[in-house]
This record gives sequence, structure tokens and C-alpha cells, in this order.
Amino acid sequence: MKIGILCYPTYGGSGIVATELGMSLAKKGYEVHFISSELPARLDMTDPNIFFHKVNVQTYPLFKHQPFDIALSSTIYQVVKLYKLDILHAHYAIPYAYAAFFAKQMLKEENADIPLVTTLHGTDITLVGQHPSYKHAVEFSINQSDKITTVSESLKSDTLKFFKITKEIEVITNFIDNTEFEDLKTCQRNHFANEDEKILIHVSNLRPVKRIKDVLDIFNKVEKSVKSKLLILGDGPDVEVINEFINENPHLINKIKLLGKVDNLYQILKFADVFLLPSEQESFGLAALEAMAAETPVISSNAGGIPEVNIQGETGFLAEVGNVEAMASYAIKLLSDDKLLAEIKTKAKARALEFDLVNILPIYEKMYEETLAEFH
Ligand code: GMT
Repeated sequence: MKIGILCYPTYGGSGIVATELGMSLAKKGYEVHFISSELPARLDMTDPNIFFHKVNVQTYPLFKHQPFDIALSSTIYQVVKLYKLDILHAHYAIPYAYAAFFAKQMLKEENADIPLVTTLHGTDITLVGQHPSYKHAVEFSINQSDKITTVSESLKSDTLKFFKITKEIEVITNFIDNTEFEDLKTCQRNHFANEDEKILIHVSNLRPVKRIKDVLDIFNKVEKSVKSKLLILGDGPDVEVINEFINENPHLINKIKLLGKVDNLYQILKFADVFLLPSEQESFGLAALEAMAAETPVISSNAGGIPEVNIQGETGFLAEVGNVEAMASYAIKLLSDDKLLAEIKTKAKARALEFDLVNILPIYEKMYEETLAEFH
């Protein structure tokens, strides 16, 4: 089967899921064609079954805004025809499902139409997709897809709540390749904290939806009871919030470290003691699953699909969005009790194994087969 994957190339969760899925399919012998504005961050181009097609946006003095969606649909159309793709898989409704619809219309003219699967990832439904500038186009493109999937039950119900959806939605959760956490080079924990200090960690694209201020407030409370350090990984607009917080709390300057977008995320997750995810919205929480695969318990909000991943008292702890007090108390409880911490670490890993790639990949393969069969 020849599969076309349309995704964001950046470090966002949808791009990571699309890339990891495509690479795993390629390893199984599928021919996988990525169509994106840049080479996706984690894509291994040494695999002979992987192809990359860059969307080339032409500038022209008349354009105030370059028409990316037109260039995208033209690229999809060309790649489908040239490489004789069997199926398209759009990750994130806008602009991918939207542009794929127009590519399909062009292909239809030549009796060369192929099925389109759209996977909704979260903010395309709960945040940006709600905006009046996009809402109707999002609803239209979802309904025009031949198959719709969401990454959690929660996102499925949000999709049905916010949009008039005329088709069945299948839930196929995010996944993790647990083998990537084996044989990781020994971590340099002592580069970040002394032996008597615990490490709290947060990883995100530092957008308002991640509630970075809550991460900092939780740490501020924890640090008063438990000797600890806070590591923040990732980059985004709310990096300013961190700088402002440190400015107002100068005594924490040597306790909070920003690492930016690192390449060895899994190694660093392995020596963290607690992962903080107090998000306002989170359709699934891939970052939490990555932490759990590294045996790091998660203290999170109970937003969206997080409770489908992080189990209260088992793999970590959850509280209402914004309840910094409760999240800090849970962290103090966990970090002050080595026996409890060890137990929760083990259970977090066991939970991550339930979402292993070997369990989820066959669900995607079956979905492709069924979609193709229904289409033809
Ligand atoms: O929230 C992000 O950091 C990025 C965003 C994306 O679409 O790239 O992530 C969403 O998709 C991930 C993969 O399916 C989910 O695990 C995240 O929970 C989801 N983020 C939100 O819903 C806020």
C-alpha cells in the first residue's frame, strides 16, 4: 500500500504522531510519502520506503498572504498521480483535510480519486477550529473525509459536541515505541541536580493552553518542602512567562532551567522524578505518555483525554484545571515518599506498555484496509 501523510513538520504532537506512524509503516514495507512545508523533525530519510515532498509556496508581489493551502492541494494532487498513492492520511483538520478535499476534487476529474483519512488531534477541534474564521471549513473538511479518527474518546465527544458530524468517528489513541526507552545512554542526572534534589519536568510548545504559569506556581510550592529543580523543555510564546516569573522570584534562578528543543528528550525524561502537565485542554497528552514510558509519574490536570492516559493514584495524580494547590500537594506527597514514588514509576511504565506501538499500529493498518475496501 502507498500512503500519503500530510502533517505539520514541527515538534507539535500531531506532527510527531504522523512521523512516528509513517516511519513504523515504512519499516513494515509500506511506501510512505510525507507532504509538508518542511522535513518533519524526527523523519528518518535513510529508510528506502520513505519519501518527502516539500510544499513549495510561490511568492508573488500581488499576494499579501501566500496561499499555502493552494500549493498544498496542488502538491497532494501531483504526488498522488506521480507515485500512484492508494490512500491519503491528513493529520490535523486545517489545512490538511481541507487541502486534501480540493486535491481529491482535481483527481476526481481524472477518475483518479483516492480515499482520505483525517485524524483529529485536539486543538483543531477544541481551540483553533472553533474560531469563526475556520469553523465551517473545519466541519466541511471533516465531513468530506472518507474516514475520521480521533486520538481519544474525549476528543471524539468534543468533535461531536462542537460540530455537526455526519460520519462515524473511530478512536485510535496516540502510541509510544517503548523500545526507544531501552538501552538509552546513561543519563547525566548530576548535570541538572544534586543527589539530594528531586527533578520536576515540563515539556511542551509553551503555548497558553499548557498553563506554564501553573507549572511555575506548582514548583514554587513544592520547592519550599522538597529540595528540587525544575527543567522546562520546548519552546514557544510563553517563554516570556517564565522569564517574568524568574524576574519576580529571583531566588529560583538557579532552580529553574530552560533547555529548549532538545534532541535527547527521552534520556532526560528518564531521570526526572515527576512530569507536570497542568494543561487547560489536552486531547490525549502524548507528552505524558512519553514521560510514563520513561517511568516518570505524571501530575496533571484532568482536562480532555488526560484521564484516559494518566490514572489517579496509579500512574500519577490529577486535579481540576488551575488547582495548583492540589497538584503541588500531590507532588510533595509523591516526592517525599520514595516507596510510593517507586510504585507509581512502575505502574506508569506498565500503563505506557498498554499504548505500545505494537498494539496500536495494527489498528491503523486495519483502518486503512477497511477504508480502501469501502471506497472501491
Ligand atoms: O498540544 C500540542 O502540544 C500540539 C498538538 C498538535 O496537534 O500538534 O497536540 C495535540 O495532539 C497530540 C497528538 O495527538 C495530543 O497528544 C495532544 O494532547 C494535543 N494537544 C492538545 O489537545 C492541546
